[in-house]
Amino acid sequence: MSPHHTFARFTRAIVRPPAHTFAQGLTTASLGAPDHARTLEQHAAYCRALVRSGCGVVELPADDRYPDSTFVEDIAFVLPGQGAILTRPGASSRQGEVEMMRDAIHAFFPEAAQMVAPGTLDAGDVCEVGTHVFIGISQRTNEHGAQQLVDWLAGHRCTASTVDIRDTPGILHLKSGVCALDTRRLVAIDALAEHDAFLEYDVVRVPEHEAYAANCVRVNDVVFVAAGFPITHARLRELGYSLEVLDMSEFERMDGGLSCLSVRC
Ligand code: CIR
Repeated sequence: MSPHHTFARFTRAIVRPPAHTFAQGLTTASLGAPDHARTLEQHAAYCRALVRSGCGVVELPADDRYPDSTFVEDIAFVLPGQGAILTRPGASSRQGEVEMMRDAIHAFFPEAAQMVAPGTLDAGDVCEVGTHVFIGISQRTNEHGAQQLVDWLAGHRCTASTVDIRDTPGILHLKSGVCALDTRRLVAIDALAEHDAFLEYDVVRVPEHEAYAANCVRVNDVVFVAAGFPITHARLRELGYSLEVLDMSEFERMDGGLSCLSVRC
């Protein structure tokens, strides 16, 4: 059987092009400021890859009031064909992004839920693996937010568990360090590869100097992976995956990865 069966399939992806203010967003990286023209090109290439992989792209307008608003993934968690929940992002500068996403989510999921205070959660901390969902407790996602998601998932016949990443260096969100390739296979950074939470999974470990490549994203029959990480690319190809290799240099400067640029529905 191909490694691509039995995983969520997506027909749409919601995106928002980078704002002119993108360089003023939150970041812990010391990689220099992003170049705006290059950022737009990389985003456009990402959207073309979504279309090639079978997703209709729903493009929201760029919003200069919210420098991080291109990272739409953090604002909503979707179970394709089942439902959606709007989050309450952990960074106060991002909380206004939720209102800007509400109509787009309600267009597809009229019954979408909404997280409430004191819960906070960035959906970059949510790693769905079949019917089980891992939720990172991070600088952005707290226990209240995680519990609200656990309760919502229980109503959608999904189980969930938390993974505390507050002491895991170098990652902002859970999915900066671990992503699902299949219902049984993950890709992970060294620091998470042997975590108890993932013992039952086949884990593709990325070498330390390729850590950024762990934030890949499975979109139907392909895996989107950042350019510049040949060991990880070779390992994934050996396992039978088709890759979309995408230049992410400008998003990396702002702590963003491949998964954060879309809400797959
Ligand atoms: C932030 O700090 O919120 C943004 N600069 C990056 C968000 C990346 N999102 C993600 O990994 N899901």
